[in-house]
This record gives sequence, C-alpha cells and structure tokens, in this order.
Amino acid sequence: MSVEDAAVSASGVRVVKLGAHLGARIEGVRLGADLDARTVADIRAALHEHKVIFFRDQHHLTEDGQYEFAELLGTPTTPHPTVTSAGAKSLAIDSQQTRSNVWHTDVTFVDRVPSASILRAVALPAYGGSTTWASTVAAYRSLPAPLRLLAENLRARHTNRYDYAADIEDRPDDKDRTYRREFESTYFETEHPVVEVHPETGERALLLGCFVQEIVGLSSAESRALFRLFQDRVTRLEHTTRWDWSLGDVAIWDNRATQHYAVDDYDGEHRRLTRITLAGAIPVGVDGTPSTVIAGDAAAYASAPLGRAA
Ligand SMILES: O=C(O)CCC(=O)C(=O)O
Ligand SMILES: [Fe+2]
Repeated sequence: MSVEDAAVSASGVRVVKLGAHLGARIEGVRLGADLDARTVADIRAALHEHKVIFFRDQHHLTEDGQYEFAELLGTPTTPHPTVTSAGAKSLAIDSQQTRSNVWHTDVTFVDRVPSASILRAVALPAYGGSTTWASTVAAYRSLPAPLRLLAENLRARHTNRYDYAADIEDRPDDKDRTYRREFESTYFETEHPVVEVHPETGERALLLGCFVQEIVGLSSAESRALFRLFQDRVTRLEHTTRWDWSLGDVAIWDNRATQHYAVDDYDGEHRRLTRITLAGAIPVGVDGTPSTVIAGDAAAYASAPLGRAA
C-alpha cells in the first residue's frame, strides 16, 4: 500500500480504497474484450475484496463492449428473468420506466442469484441520481454472537410480486404500471438462507433486501420485526458507500456481498444506465443447505451450475 492507500498490481491495475467495509476505485484499466487474463484476475480479486468497484472514463464502451467485457469476467445472464422487452444483452435502468430507490440485492426471487452486476452510465441528470451500496458481509459481522446464531438458522422467502419501487410508490402512473406488469409477468418465489456463505471468499453475508416476503415459520408480525432488525444492520451508514455518477463510469458489484439503492433525488430529469448481470451459483447457508425454488423456473435466465461455483 502506498501513502495514498492505493495498491498497484503487476498488471498495472491501481486500486484506491474508498471505505473500511466496501468500495474501491480502479485505475489504469480500459474495459473491453481485449483485457488480458491477469488484468481480469486482478479486477475479480478487487471485486471480491472491495464488494463494489468503480471505473471512470470508459467512454469508449458500447453495449457490445460492455457485454464482451462481462464475458471475460463471468457468464452473462439474459437481461432479466421477466423484463426482457428492452433488448437481448442488457437491462436498461431508465428513470422513465423505473427507479430502484429501495434496498435490494439483484434478482433474489430466483434460485440462481446473479454473482455480479455491471452497470454503465448512459444518460445522467444534471443533479442527484447517485447510487449507494451496502456490505452485507459487514452487516453480518457487526451482529452480536446470539443474533448471528439466530440469523444463521433462519430462511426467507423472496418473490417478485412487487417491483423495486412498490414500497414507496403512492400513485404509480401508466409507465410504472406497464413496467410492473412485465416485472411480475411470471411469478418467481425462492426460499434462501438468511445467512449465505460466499462461494468464492467463504465470507458469510446477510441475504435480505426488498424481495423478502416473509421469514419462514414466523407470523407476519415476527417476520417484519426480524427483517427490520437484520436489514437495519445492512443499511447502517458505516456499512455503505455512495457513488456520484459521471458519464463514462462503470460500477461492478459483488451481488453475493452487497445490497444497493438508487437515490431518487433528480426530479423529472432523465437518467439511464445499462446493466449486465453475471450468472451465480445457488446460495447455500452455513449448514450447507441450498436455496430451494418454490415457484418459477429460472433456467432460461441463467445457466447456473446447481450448487457451488467452481
Ligand atoms: O439505478 C441505479 O443506480 C441502480 C439500479 C439497480 O438497482 C440496478 O442496476 O440493479
Ligand atoms: Fe439493482
């Protein structure tokens, strides 16, 4: 580590840490299909260590270039299990359709939860519109021992019955309703462990977020109370990092170790980002029990290996 708290790898990748628990800016990399294996390995290592990593000035990237880079880092999924009308490669995160201002881990209503998401800024508002990530590993670690034990023995049901914004929308307009109809067009429901073991790092993390419908075996009041207790650990400000986007920025997050929230503070301004997700293994709890499907078949979305990733 230099005095600036940056680490430079042999491939020239420079990692500038942004916070104690998560977040790093990566310098010296031009993302694309032509990256060498060592650079890709360094990016992957930085992702696992810092949970969310940011690249600036990637103005050259197109949707195809973003996809080709994604193929070097992992196996891209289809854009989404249900929202597929916008294209074959990427999911448009467009303020005219939806605003993800609720804490979530991506696509947890299916069994094969994506391993990572790659998000590229395409159009940005004049003000506002940052995104905040939280470390679900730091959240787990911050729990006192009796609460860790409790969480490790819980499982939760996640569904896509509501879209991202359902909790906070008072009067959804027509566009919101159209998006929600597509989002919910096939019903998915999966039971996940509340504490998952990361397949690559072995770290334990809370697996919660807005798609949780209930904690298995509890009354709805008990479910709500326990969900709040654990979810509040995730969103403690010390466990978060916030990114103010510029055009050309790319963010990549480890979807097994984070939640995120898109801050809706840009009024009617247009904001658009392009997301590609990478397939992930089916989560397992600390006792080795994997997640189980209750409804919906996500095989067409992601060809995840059944069980742990190699
Ligand atoms: O709009 C954003 O910044 C993030 C949206 C989101 O939740 C996602 O891309 O998965
Ligand atoms: Fe998301």
